[in-house]
Amino acid sequence: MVLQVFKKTLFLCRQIINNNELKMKKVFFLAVTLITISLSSFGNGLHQQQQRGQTVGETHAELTVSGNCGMCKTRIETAAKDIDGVTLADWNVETKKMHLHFDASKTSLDAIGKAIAAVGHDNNLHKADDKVYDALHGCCKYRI
Ligand SMILES: [Cu+2]
Repeated sequence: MVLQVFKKTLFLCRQIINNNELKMKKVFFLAVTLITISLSSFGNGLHQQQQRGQTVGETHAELTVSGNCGMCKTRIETAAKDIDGVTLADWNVETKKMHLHFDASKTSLDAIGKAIAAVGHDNNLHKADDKVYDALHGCCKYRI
């Protein structure tokens, strides 16, 4: 009698354990499915971006632009971003390097260099007119 109760309890315990294992398997399966879905959509996103980049024909380029401060940074980047086709313009005050993304069917690196020189900043493609340079704010005078 005692043994039978013991056996029955053991049986019930096993069932509960089995049931839990089943639940764990379901949770695990769900987690794997979710991870797979999110990974594949992430991959798709990257792929779509690459395709978009190819169809638009976005060009990445660099210019070296003279300047001193945050005011210069705003002036230089605004001059570039105002050009139709420029999607990214980031000038580094320390390295004087400007990273550019643009649509080569709408503009060119030369045109961007010209526009930056037109607001007073010498670069490796174009030099600013003395008149424009002289009108720059005192802290922006980089020709010393
Ligand atoms: Cu400045």
